[in-house]
Amino acid sequence: MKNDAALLIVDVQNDFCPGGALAVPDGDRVVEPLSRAAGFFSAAGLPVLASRDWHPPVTTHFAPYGGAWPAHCVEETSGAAFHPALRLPEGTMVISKGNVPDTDSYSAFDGQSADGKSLADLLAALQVRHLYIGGLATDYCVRSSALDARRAGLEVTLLTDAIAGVDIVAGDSEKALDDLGRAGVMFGTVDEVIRLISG
Ligand code: VGL
Repeated sequence: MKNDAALLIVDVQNDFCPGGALAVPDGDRVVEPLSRAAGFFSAAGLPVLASRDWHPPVTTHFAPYGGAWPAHCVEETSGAAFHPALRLPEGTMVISKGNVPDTDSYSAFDGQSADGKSLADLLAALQVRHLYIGGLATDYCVRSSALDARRAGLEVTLLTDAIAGVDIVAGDSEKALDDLGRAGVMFGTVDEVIRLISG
């Protein structure tokens, strides 16, 4: 059993899923594999962390105020809630990001837990050396979080069947995966990872 691993679920929120304000095509396909992964990590005594975009109503991240995106994941709204079918185990650590009005904060490493700890500090305190990442969106917050995890010196595995991309420009997600591979990120499906960690 690998005991230095943790799972990071990135931004599996209503607004990034079909019907949401900034829906990722097929975004909800990540919900089942991530729920399964979270159940496994938790049962194995390994940390589960879930990041969420948590924006104020007025932020330069949103198009009306100079940003690139329609308003989405406004704090305390139903659009900012985790997808209702996402099963987050008891003890899941929630990391909120994007709550500073003049930042984009794509990366979960820009966020903080409810008690104000950075993700990097939390992972260090938990002695996590290997972060397994899935969620939304491949070409933005997943990419940015995985790159920051590498910069923080962590081993990183991307859960290939638990990600989905925006692809505003066709090919963005593929390019993101190339960037991540070059940064030393490894790739595996949820089932492969469960087998590997159990072994
Ligand atoms: C995201 C676009 C804008 C993401 C967040 O979670 O990947 N994408 N804000």
